[in-house]
Amino acid sequence: MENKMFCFQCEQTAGCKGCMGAAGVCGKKADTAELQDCLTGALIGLARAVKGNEDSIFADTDRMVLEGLFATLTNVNFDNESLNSLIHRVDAEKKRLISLCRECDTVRGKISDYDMGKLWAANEDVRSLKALILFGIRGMAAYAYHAAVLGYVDQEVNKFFYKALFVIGMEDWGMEELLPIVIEVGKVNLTCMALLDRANTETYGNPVPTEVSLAVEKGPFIVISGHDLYDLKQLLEQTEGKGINIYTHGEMLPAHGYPQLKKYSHLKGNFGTAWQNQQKEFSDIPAPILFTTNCLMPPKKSYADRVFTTAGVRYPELTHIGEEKDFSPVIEKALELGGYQKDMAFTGINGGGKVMTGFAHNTVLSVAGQVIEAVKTGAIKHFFLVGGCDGARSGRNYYTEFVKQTPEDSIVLTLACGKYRFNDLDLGTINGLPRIMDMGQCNDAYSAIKVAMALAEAFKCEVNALPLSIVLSWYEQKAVCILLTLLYLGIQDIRLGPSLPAFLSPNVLKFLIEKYHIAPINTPETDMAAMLA
Ligand code: SF4
Ligand code: SF3
Repeated sequence: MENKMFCFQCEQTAGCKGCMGAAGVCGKKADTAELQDCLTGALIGLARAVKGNEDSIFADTDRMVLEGLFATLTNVNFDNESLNSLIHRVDAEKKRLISLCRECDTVRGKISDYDMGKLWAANEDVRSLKALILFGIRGMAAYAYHAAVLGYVDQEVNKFFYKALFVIGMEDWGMEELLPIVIEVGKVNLTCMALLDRANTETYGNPVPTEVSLAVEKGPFIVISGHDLYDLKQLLEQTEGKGINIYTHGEMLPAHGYPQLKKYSHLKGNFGTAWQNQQKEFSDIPAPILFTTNCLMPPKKSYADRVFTTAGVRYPELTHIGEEKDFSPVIEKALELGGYQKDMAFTGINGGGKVMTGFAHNTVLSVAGQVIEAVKTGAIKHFFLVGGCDGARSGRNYYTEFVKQTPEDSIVLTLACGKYRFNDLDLGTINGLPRIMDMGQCNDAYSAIKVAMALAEAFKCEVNALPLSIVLSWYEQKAVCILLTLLYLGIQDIRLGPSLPAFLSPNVLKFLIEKYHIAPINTPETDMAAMLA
């Protein structure tokens, strides 16, 4: 394989243009990137074989598409062997579908896999729109996967993956045809986030406000990272009564708010901050770490023997826990390492020793009357939604500074791992309501949307007319599908940072600015003044 790659799907892409050398900034090697392209091309081939053949799809076919897309998300799968095996599975399924399709005889030659090189070399506007579709469905696939694990599927969502993949392979489509599909990704992702919300809340209960300690008690413990609540539940069950404590990390923090998870007394707290700090935070940790989804960074030698993966996450030579979810190797490692000898006090990046979570739609809407009253009396003058991914770029302290500068009569709603920039700040309360409310993981953008819509209804106005400002931080493809959902809903004036996606061509960006008034973040002071004006 050539020692060259092309990937520009995440915010840390080299030179804000694209990773094109022997490895990406994330550590993904060129051969792995090529396999991910082959996998995507094979999925497009599968979508071509599905067209006109929809009745022959099995639930397994849908699941394979989710797994295939999820494997190409940033910081999920670095393992060539498992990517090759996914490609073979997709190929076999494509052959099965073609063999069942009578009309396929005439088009058999046309049902080939797609060469992703054509996409990367396409006209920049076509490439930009197809990238928005592809990266959007990659993020959405992760959400659909988590819902499916809990037994929740939606045919509208499943069918759309084939449609979107098919469209990416269309050679002669231009902006006019592609733009509506870009927005449709946002529409279907809203359904998908609602599905995952239902899966999580019907399985584990509606999150309730919960204080989470950042300290770690002495004795054996396990750190669990990622978004998959099912994996956490299995781990909690398997460690119960074994003298091992469980600490969440990164996007797993909101799990503390779910009644069916928080009932376990050995779910103690949260370790560390957001994903980009893991190589530092895990360097001397006397405990194993289990990754259930993104964001896994290439583990350093100092702690690689303690990192375990499960679900779609893979890294060569790390122990992978399979579908049977037998976490014994992780448990044995925790007992072997023994944890800290004494209680350890850790803090967030601003020095706070605890954080709050659990302010999903059910909780916030249960105090809607109080919130509306506070707006009417002027106690609350503005809402900010400051959410999205964290990342390594230094400009990301914008989000800390921005939240620090929010006026005392404003509420900050937040979600996803970007909140670690400010969730340990004590901003006080307004009429008993905390000024920072963590609504959950990135997919809980669904909660923010529900709350914004309820407020708009209460004040008999459109969401865009609410005293609400949205400041997003993006890093990977889940942020892309969420942004597309906000655009589908017609939300305007979103501030996006820390930098604009490399895959937005000047024309596509111009369209987004003209139609939705999207703007890159400026300085906290300038943006705050503009938002409050
Ligand atoms: Fe580069 Fe991001 Fe792609 Fe990794 S995922 S290769 S950092 S653009
Ligand atoms: Fe974070 Fe990777 Fe995106 Fe779910 S864990 S938000 S970056």
